[in-house]
Amino acid sequence: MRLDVISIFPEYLQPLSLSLIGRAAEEGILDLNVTNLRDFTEDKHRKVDDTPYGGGAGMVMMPEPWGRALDAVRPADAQGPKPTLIVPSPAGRVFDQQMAYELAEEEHLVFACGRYEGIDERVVDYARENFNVIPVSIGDYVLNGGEVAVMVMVEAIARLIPGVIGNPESLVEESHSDVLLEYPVYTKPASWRGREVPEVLLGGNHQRVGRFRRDEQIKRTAARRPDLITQMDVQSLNRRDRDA
Ligand code: 6GU
Repeated sequence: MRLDVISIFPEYLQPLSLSLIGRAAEEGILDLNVTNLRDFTEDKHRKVDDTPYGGGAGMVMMPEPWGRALDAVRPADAQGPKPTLIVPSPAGRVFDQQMAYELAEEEHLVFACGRYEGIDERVVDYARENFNVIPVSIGDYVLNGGEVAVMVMVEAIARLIPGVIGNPESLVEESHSDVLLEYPVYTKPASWRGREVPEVLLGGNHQRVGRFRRDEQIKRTAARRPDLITQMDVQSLNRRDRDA
């Protein structure tokens, strides 16, 4: 998968070259490119923002540098399928595991990090000619810019690509790959500071362990995320009961 990130703070994205994602990039599983938007300015001050038409607080990112940066990532005369352009914004569609699965199938993802009050809306409109544009939010709160949101999304997406994480089995049982939250986990010692590992886990009865974990998942989901229980389809619950 090719990943491009355009930002005025490329250093912010440095952590992407660490850990599993960084290793995947070194191994060529990911082709990760971070571009400085200011490289596409043409004035001495490398200016990327200006005051909003119609007045109001803050600054708006100018269209010209964005247009050139996007053209560099995907020339207007390029052949082949349109890359997906993700525009991080608190006004976007909320990112979730389902979206991560879908985006993990893409050949080329581009992230356009806005700062200030946002990017001139005509950039998004223009970009639709050469990209499949999706404005995406990572949750209902406001960040100063898209960079941190991009790190969240890239991590969630990249780990689903074959070869990025060592043990693909760990992808199967985790929270949100189905509807229930993960069960609690324990390791040695069996007794620690007066706290015991649940006894059922110490014996080797796989069926009892399976039922215990399923019950813990349901209790935890009901307590922390009752909204997920409401959304849950009865069929998948029954399937889970039968398999436990
Ligand atoms: Cl994707 N960007 C910004 N700037 N703020 C956010 C966000 C994204 N998601 C939630 N808040």
